[in-house]
Amino acid sequence: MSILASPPRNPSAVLATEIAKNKTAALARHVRFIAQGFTHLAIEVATFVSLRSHDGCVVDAASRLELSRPAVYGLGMWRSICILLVVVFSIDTEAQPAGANYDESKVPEYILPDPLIGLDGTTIKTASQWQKQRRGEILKLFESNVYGRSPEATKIRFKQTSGETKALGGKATRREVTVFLTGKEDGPTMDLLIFIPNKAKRPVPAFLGLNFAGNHAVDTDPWISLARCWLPNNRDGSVTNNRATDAGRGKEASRWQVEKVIDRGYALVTACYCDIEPDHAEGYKTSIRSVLRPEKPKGFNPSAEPPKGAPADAAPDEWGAIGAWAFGLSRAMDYLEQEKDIDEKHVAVLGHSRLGKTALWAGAQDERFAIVISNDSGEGGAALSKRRFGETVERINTSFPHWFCTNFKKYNNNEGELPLDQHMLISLMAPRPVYVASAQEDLWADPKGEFLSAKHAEPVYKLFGLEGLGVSEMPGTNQPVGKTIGYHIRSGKHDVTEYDWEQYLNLADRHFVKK
Ligand code: GTR
Repeated sequence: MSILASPPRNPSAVLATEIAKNKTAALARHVRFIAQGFTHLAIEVATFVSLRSHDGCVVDAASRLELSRPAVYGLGMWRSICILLVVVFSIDTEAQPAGANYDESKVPEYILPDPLIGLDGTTIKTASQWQKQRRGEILKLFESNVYGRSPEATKIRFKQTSGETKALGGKATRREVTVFLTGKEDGPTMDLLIFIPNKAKRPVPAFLGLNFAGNHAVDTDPWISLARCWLPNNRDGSVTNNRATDAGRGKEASRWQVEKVIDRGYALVTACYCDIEPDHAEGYKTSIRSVLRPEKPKGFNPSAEPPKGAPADAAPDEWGAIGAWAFGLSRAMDYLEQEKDIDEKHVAVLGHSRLGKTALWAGAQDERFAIVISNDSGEGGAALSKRRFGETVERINTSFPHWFCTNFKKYNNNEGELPLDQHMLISLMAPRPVYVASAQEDLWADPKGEFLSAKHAEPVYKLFGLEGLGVSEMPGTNQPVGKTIGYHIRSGKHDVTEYDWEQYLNLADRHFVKK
């Protein structure tokens, strides 16, 4: 098949159940809306009466309404019940951003470009043709249209800043290492936090991923240094004046499962993504993107209208924040190649959500990553853009103008024109194992679109004699599938959980022959 048509609408039982689920969800939304309307009205009435009781006119209000004192108390109680009802009805169990399409029957017809047809029309039939011709073409398509071109790799320097051989109750060695991203001590830095299992025979395989809230948030260990970078303020007190506080210690521990990873014999390496670039539209001004710029295309003239989220003279295919974060992951890998206790040939890169997009882009560009894992990465990550289900290209470019290159904005509401889709990003991992994970309540990230990306990358894995996903239908909840391409849809929300980690560790156990 030279062109991959959109998947059939109805025949699959999985799809039918999904549509039914969407309809039920829509009905539930309407009921909730009407109920909210009624309860708000009831509150207005009750508040009118009981508020008067608060300004000393209880008797007056009660007598005017010919109500007895118990009746006034009753109204107060009724008001409280109403407030409770509003709270209950306001809890949106799906918690999906409004205004997006969550209805499978409204997914437009779309055509996916075939990863196995070269730009010159040749059909790619062998692994070597893939490696020599097609892989590079697809990588370029993503550079030009989605994530932008990154600068050449720098030569890093690094310095260990702390070490403890008896961390995690003696189970692990903990190290902190500052990486000088441009090799200069007065240039941008990234602080790595490393846990290495003490029991396993070294060098050990490792998981590497960027974190959202600082290294100190990954585990409750009080000796981990607080993140030094800009962080978004948080009302819970974990970040004030854009600086990390002790209140954030261990805040993301459930997402990292440090002890579990160590017990299974793997090292865990992480850094805060805001070290590399603060995650806001002006972040490029203080990030690595302010000091490292990819070469300008020949004859390039900056556009009259400065791009959003990028330097004013940025080329339309110059890297965005995701490119910068992925660059950071590659520099972390440069360090791991020099870390004697870690087996650099067995490093899995992983990330959640925007950092899942980042892990995929890092894995696509840098083949040193032996396994690539995308956790709930959604739009611009594992999900097919052309489905326009949940978050869309326009929505992501509007909310996060700094994530992608300027050219990606050409596809706002225009996904049909994209000369690629995210199944081609997954295919860039071949023949390395790749894992795509979704969550059932995370419709914003389009679980089905994530599954289909994994599925449509399979022909490339087949070139290498690998089975790939090995199933044709989306599996049920909590039923992991796949061989070299893994996939699961977990119950629950947009998050990284112990369940997700269990699958990633199993995948690594299957593919990494531990020494
Ligand atoms: C959302 C964004 C998603 C996803 C997520 C996250 O707001 O729309 O694409 O990346 O953030 O990173 O948590």
